[in-house]
Amino acid sequence: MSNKIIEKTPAGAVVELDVLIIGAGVSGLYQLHLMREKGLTARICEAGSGIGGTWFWNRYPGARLDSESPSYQYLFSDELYRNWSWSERFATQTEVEAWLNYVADSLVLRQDIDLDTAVTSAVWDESILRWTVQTSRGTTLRTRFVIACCGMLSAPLTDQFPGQQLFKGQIFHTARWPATGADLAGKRVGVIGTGATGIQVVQALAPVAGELTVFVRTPHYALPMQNVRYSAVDIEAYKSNFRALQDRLPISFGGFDFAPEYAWRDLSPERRLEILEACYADGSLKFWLASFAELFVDEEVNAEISAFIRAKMRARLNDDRLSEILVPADYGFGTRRVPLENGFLEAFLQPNVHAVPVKSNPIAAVTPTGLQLADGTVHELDAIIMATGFDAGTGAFARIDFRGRDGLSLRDHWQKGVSTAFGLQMNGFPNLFMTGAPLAPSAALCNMPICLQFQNEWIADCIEHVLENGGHVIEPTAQIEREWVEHHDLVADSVLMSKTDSWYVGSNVAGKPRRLLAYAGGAGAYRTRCLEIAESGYSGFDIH
Ligand code: NA7
Repeated sequence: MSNKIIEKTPAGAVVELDVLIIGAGVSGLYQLHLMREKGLTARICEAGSGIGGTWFWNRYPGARLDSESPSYQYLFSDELYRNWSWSERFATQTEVEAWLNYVADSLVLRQDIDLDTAVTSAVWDESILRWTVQTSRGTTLRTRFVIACCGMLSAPLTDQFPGQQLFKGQIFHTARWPATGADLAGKRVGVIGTGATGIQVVQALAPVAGELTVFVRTPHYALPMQNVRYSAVDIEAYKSNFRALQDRLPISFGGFDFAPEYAWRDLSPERRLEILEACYADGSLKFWLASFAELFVDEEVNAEISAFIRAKMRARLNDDRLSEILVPADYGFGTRRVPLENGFLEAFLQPNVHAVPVKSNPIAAVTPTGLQLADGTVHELDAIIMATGFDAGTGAFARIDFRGRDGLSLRDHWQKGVSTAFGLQMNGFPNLFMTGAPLAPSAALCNMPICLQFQNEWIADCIEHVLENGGHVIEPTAQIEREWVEHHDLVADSVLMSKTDSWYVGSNVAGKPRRLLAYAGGAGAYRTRCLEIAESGYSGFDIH
């Protein structure tokens, strides 16, 4: 991976720009490329000391894709696609981070990226029709447009327990893993959380830690990943599929190269089972996203598919006590993010791995030497790993002090109720665009590069339209934003995931107003609607 030193914007400098992009992850990198292609002056501010966004920060042991590498891709350039070869069906964090560095080098992006530069505030100045942006390095940027590509899972929930600062051992949040790594060999390690992250950490550390104690509040349904290392023949085969991916992925439901082919109600119980078994054996997210679409909306179908997975999990554990702790019982399959795993359940059959249920006996505090539960039990630990998740969707945006027209605070605005127009803009915040923001598929329910690419292309075309038509400012009307929120809620009400507690609805953060974060109508349908708006000359958006 190339890590050339590029001179940063000097502290104290005031930089004039057409476009400021926040974040050098999958989204921001592409946006910088697009802005340059449109002939605009653009720069990225990135809080991290390297590029990659999620793939820079989440370097915890075991981190890897749950999307298949060949479809976790940019689709705009045949050359970019072909000149990179994935080594595995589900790539590791290291490989994805290397790929994003390859993208930055191939598109010659680095000289317009300020690393170690967090945006702290952005204030709209109506008198000059510009945003004034302050950064953690003391730079000021004056820009016509801000495109916030700060990620839907990039505000980690770090300070969660009283006493954390007093812990004498090592304490980590998975999304702030040290670049130098952590030596956990032979140590007493505690893991809090069993979401997609906790699962990957546990299966990676079970062979390494001396004792691994996993604190389980809500177990997740787990699907076994069938990973393979690619041979030269495999690589050629997946690359030859690129044109088909370009055609299919953008119009698909979730940006993946599979779709449900059958309706549950049309089939005999035997045929249903055959299809479930075949999707399960595929070892990918296909079981969740492309076995039967009814599992998202029909409680009876969901109950049967949930029972199928529970039986698989119980059979693997073959242990009543562990099944009680690790097999979900009180919510339906697929109504929370379904992680893929690779030996997660079997890890608990090792003598050094322990499952501690903490739903009815919650973690009360971190003590100087371990974790204390509500009943007073203390677990002595050398290291604590917090796989406790994120303030998803809204968190990364709200941590920046955005002030729109008349000083309107984004943070306060969303505290009353999370609202956007198509997850792209908000009334009251002229010339502010977002990707991965609430109420678009890219807030959660998508193979991220596919949905983010579309949003970035829409934004780039929109800015070009405004400027070519002599405009200075674009902002959605309050009415179109309201209409989108109403439509979003209508779709959300029809899916079971809006009824289950998880980060998908914001219930993992105390006080966060509940609303399904991602648009559940599908990436293809969302794309069609956004393109209609563009073709109509951005009706519902005020341009002046
Ligand atoms: P998640 O999916 O939000 O998981 C966080 C886990 O941490 C989950 O099991 C939580 O239990 C647990 N948690 C959080 N706070 C506590 C406390 N106080 N006590 C015990 N357990 C706690 O985050 P991930 O990082 O795993 O995944 C986020 C997304 O990143 C993932 O879906 C992928 O798309 C990538 P809970 O379920 O709230 O009971």
